[in-house]
Amino acid sequence: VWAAVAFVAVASLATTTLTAQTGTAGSLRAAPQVQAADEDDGADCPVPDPGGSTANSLLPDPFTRIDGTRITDTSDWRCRRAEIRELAEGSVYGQKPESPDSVTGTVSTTNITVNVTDQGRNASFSASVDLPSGPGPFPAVVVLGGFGADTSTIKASGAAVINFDPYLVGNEGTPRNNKQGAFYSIYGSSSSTGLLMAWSWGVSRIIDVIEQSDGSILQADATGVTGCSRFGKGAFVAGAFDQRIDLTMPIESGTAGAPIFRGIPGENGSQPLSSAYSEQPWLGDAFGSFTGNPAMLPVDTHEIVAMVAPRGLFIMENPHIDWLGARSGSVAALGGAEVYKALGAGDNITYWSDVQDGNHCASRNEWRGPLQQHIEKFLLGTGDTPGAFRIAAGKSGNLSEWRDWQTPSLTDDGGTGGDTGGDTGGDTGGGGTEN
Ligand code: MCU
Repeated sequence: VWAAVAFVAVASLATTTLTAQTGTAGSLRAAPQVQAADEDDGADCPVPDPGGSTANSLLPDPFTRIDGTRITDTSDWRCRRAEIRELAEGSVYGQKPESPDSVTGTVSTTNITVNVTDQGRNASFSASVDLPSGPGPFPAVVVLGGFGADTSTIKASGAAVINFDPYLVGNEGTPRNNKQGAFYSIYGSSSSTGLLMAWSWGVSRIIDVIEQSDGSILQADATGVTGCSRFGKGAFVAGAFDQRIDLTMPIESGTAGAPIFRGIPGENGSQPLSSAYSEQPWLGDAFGSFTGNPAMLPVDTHEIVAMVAPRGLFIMENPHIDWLGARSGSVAALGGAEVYKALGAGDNITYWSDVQDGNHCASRNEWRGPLQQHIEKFLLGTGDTPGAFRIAAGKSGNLSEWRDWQTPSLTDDGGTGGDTGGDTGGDTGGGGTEN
């Protein structure tokens, strides 16, 4: 009976139970604040053909469905999110394939190995593990690219660091029709999926292996992701496209990361869309037809922010380098925060660009405390610090100039799939910069 119950139970619940039983004394941890069980729990949602999109120089309304109706209940968000996901894959990032036929691998105190088989092909990669002191099992933060993330604070806060080299699954320096790395070994070197989504897929496959492990070293139900610059773009996409990730922390991600695409052409000195599209095949091939006209995009990045909701999101930006488009980044966060608020999770998003050090991917004092608080709140379950908006004075966008929609008061009928976590009616915290 127990085996059957465990089998039909949500996988992460079963894993949590196993972890609790096999963990060393004193290792029991409170559940993270917000938990979604599946990589993509809207996979069953019907998504209508969007048809041809029409130009919209303002941010698309995240609350209006493809069929033109607006969502009214928090439980509606799940399938609206699935629409945004498909639109974003189709126009911006390229497809993230469904769960592969098989993922196997190992978790040790120093290393994670990943073997993936799908569509009759296979590929392997690995990532290194850096454990904090003390008894495990530990939550983990996947660090993309190995720079810019404050790994000592992550470890001091009680989370393990998984060092993942994204180039193993999607290498840079290749033309779009000859992409290389584990993702492209399986899905083809001419796959139209861009590197950011390939990296996101790599993070998901690492989480698959942790989920299958005995849970004695790393907890499967408490994962974060971070990275700086191009790897901030990757961390942002990884968190948006895998709902098992409890905490997403992009740093200085710039164009093709958090900043709204529609804002880039008007933000002085920011990396142009065509530059980000051609510098590396980060974005999907489909984005090529939008670089000159982002108003035609059926989505924008405020909706990628919204895809993370109600899970933890801590966006860090550098206002001192114009190339990074921090003003457009603030608009993405403010716009996405409207979805967090509508879901009653306004306290789960933080945006922070009010920092002194202008060096790209510097280690910053201002972020140390908030980083620890986010790990405690979303990975350890030991804290409840509210989110905040700390926008640098010179790089503060005005959301009201970017939208013609208002945020609905959603009912909460407690239907399935409407787990919005957290508290109700929260705002986005202390900055007072919302519009
Ligand atoms: C902000 O990320 C990128 C940026 O998009 C590029 O134009 C520049 O070459 O590199 C940045 C980066 O990844 O720096 C490490």
